[in-house]
Amino acid sequence: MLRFRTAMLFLLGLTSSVCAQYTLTDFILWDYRDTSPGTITLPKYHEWLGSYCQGNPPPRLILYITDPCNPDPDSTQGWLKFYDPTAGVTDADGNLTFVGFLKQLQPHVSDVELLIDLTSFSASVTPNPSNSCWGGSPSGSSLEPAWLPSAFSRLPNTMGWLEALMQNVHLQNANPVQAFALDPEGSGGAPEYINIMLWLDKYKATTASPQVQALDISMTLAFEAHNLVKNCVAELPTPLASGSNWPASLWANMQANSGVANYYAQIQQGNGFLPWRTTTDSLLQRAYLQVYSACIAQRTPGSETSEFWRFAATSSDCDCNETATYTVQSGASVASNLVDVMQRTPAACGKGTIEASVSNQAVTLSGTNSIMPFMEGYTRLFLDGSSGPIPSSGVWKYMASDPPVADTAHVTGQIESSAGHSLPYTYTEISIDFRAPEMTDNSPDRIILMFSAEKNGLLPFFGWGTPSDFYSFITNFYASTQATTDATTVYMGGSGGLPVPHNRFGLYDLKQLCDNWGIGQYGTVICPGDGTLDGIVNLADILHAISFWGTSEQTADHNGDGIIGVQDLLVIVHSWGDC
Ligand SMILES: [Ca+2]
Ligand SMILES: [Ca+2]
Repeated sequence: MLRFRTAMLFLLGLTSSVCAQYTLTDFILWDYRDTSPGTITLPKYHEWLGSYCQGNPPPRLILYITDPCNPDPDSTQGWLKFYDPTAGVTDADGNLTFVGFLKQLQPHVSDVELLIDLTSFSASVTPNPSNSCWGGSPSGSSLEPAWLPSAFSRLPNTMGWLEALMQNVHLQNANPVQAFALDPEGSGGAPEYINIMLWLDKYKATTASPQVQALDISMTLAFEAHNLVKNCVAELPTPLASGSNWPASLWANMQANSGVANYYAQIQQGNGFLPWRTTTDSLLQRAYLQVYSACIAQRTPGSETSEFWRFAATSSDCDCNETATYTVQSGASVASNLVDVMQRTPAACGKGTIEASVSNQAVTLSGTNSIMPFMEGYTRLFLDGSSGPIPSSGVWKYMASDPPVADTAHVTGQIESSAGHSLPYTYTEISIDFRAPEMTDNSPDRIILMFSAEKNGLLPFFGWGTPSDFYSFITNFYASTQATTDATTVYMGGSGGLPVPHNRFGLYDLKQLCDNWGIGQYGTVICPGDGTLDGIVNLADILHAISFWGTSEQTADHNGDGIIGVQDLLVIVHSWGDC
């Protein structure tokens, strides 16, 4: 008989010993399950996840779905069997199904998003489209897949699976799924993201069952996509809204990209509106912005640039290459830096020096070993020193190729000083502008700032520190983002400055925080006698204990007396079978 194991003990000590203001259960949590935890099966893994969530319920869980209609490449994980949307709460062998998992999770977690990415419905499965796991409707060919990016051509299949799942009889009034999330990474950039969103928008309006129609649509995007995010979390006009126009920048984006021509034609036919739309709902009800503290090792002028998030980096580490290991910075300092970046206040030290020369109201910035990632017309740059700053205001836009191909940038902007300075500089490491006109007063409630508990290379992720470090950062960041004056706010809607909502912070992801913050053993079903940690107590565990006979191997010491002996074999025999 299936059951969730009682809550693990691993968090109890943690929550009582850290910052009283926050605990892990305050944060929206991702579980990408990108690494298969050992030999554990999907049912066993989800038993563990259910147990974790029962003891430490997140306000929202974003849960990655692995190719539900694919038997799986080596037929060992039983994806199709586990994810069968028409299944009961257990399969024919008595193992937990995804349906059963959701039903058991619902009393503890009331908001689950199902996350789909490029690998979630692989095109390599034959027949393609393969609808064999739910009965075949809607099919991959029935819903204009040509309007989708090729990488997401099987989104119709996904919706078929989702429809069947949401209508599963076992989940009626016991279903925690509130949203359908997409990670569009790799689908071709902003125009294709719009394609996916509009396809889903039309699907919901014209085809979806009431159960799917009720789901929120969400997407996770890099922070640099802030302009797209602003558009897609704002309410859109409808034909009923007199005097409104389709948001100007989204309109411009559609006109400029042939990839969205199908929808552009629809808008033209609809006199500027999408004909299926009858509400002002935003295209995305939830948008996750990956505020990852990425910091590439060193930028070479002319080479492809990447994220320059250095709000969590050592303040003097201008080239992100200073130390062998990342030194955790204070929460207050990290928060202050991020607020600066979101207010477009230059905060990151520049590498090398910059000289400004002025001629005919045009400025040329010449750098020596510099990094000048001018982006989207929002970059601000200060020259440090007694004769700086140049400029102190205005928008400094890079006029040539982006990223710069040389350490010389021709820029336009307000000129406040003469030429001839060769000085260190400070700049906005990533230009961000969460301001009107696209932002509405409701937009901030749809934006979730997502931080990372990873611990990777020299990158200043929060996984390098402790949960307390992260909570301290959030405490400071939240406190600093309640200002609502135009000058100090980070979000601004139609009525002016908007505070950052208190419950719009997410953490990526469960495996990372378990690994890096020492919380339990990710994905491992712990049961007495299971020395091999695979959720089953059998001969392998006997052999495991014998192989450590007489030692103090922790995984084989089932009675906890510090030595492997007969008593441990007795525990194994006593616990024989499934956990
Ligand atoms: Ca075992
Ligand atoms: Ca023992």
